[in-house]
Amino acid sequence: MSEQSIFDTPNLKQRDSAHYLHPFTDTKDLSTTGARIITRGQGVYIWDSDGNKILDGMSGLWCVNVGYGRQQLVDAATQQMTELPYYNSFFNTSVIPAIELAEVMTAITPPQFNHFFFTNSGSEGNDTILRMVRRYWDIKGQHQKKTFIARKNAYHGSTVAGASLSGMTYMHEQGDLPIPGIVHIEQPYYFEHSQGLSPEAFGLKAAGWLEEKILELGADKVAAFIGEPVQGAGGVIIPPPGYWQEIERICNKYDVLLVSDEVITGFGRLGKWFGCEYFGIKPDLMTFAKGITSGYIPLGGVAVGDRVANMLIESGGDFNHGFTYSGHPVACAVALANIKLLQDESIVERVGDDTAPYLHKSFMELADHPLVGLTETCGLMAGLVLVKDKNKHNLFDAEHGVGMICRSHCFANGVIMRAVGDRMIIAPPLVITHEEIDQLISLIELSLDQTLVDLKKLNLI
Ligand code: PXG
Repeated sequence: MSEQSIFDTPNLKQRDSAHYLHPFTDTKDLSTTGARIITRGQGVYIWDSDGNKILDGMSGLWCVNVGYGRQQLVDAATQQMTELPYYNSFFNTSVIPAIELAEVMTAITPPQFNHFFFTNSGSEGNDTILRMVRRYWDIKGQHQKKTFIARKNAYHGSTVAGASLSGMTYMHEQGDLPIPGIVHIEQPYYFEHSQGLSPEAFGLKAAGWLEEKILELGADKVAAFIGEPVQGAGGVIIPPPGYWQEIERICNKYDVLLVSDEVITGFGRLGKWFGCEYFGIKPDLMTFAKGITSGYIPLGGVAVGDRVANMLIESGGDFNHGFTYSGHPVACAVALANIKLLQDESIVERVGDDTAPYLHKSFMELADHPLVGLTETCGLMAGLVLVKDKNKHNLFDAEHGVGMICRSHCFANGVIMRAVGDRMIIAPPLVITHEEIDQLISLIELSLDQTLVDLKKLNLI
């Protein structure tokens, strides 16, 4: 699998830990092991500085939807950089790629979305939503209606608002978060919280936690509910049937805006352009990022539904919010080329009709493995839970880091699979073929076998 390497890996590792602070990383720990340095990508594969070819089961970080090495995206960036590398959209100016992208987004998003605000990232998208929604209710004269309800184990970004909306306690512990006006309800995780209920009954129960929270706070205080259609960073938590419909019903009943954070599920991940279409709900706002450029260049933003957009526009007055790079012409040009690729190659339709059902069939076969207690997929997102006792679904103690053992084997075997606790997850590029899915599954199977051997040696099983 290894190709001749032209890189001096020890030197790169040493320089990496000398000056580069990595996100979400124990720097001290990393400096002892050294980072794995990725140098190139093509299709669904990446290569490290030692020349190892690795199947990227995570699309980078849930973003390289059209795969690596797409010349059309490179050409779009080059052409736009040559023509006009930068101009802003402040002070009544605009740039053509941003105009065109807002138009294209109007065409590909659900009909209620006719206005778009651009940012550099998903986190900034959610910061924008927090401010925009609070302004919306202010304009309507409902100055008390400011609280956001989000979910535990959700991920909505790492800025102050993004991390506050996120339901990760280990993020809240640093920096005195969440900020006031953000509360969390339990996530709809069937495996952990269902207590013998059917999936449908659990879906209603989990959505009911939103109603309970609204009643506790008072509907006149609750501005919006935000959720990822399928929780990504939390471990591919797929909501039970009926959950999202019930959430929508409750939001409508109490006049609470519904925000769908589509940073991962947008641009085809579930076999529809957006996750809200997959679940059949009509959000008021959507956050997007990642897949809009397939990660080739940073771009995020907010799809603003007519209800909010019309109020902001008709009321007049500035919305005092924006970034130097809002509507960056190069990022927008790359997004346009990326969306064109998704359309020209019918990639989203192929995921829905072909690749996702194929992944489902193959991934579910892993359920027979002695270490696997649960397998589930939704579009091209999939998760399995490592368990001690298959029949009783007994989990390992967190301190044993069983997921990390499995992840290390995956790495060594040339496949990227993430561990969220003992939940192992994948989200491969949308262009993955059947043959590549077969390879992905057999590499995962091999890694599970090796993990089992390790756990037996450690007397953990
Ligand atoms: N919302 C969702 C649903 C996300 O997944 C963001 C917002 C923030 O986007 P930016 O572009 O600001 O990173 C994300 C990002 C992980 C992981 O561990 C996931 C993300 C980011 C970093 C790590 O799976 N998702």
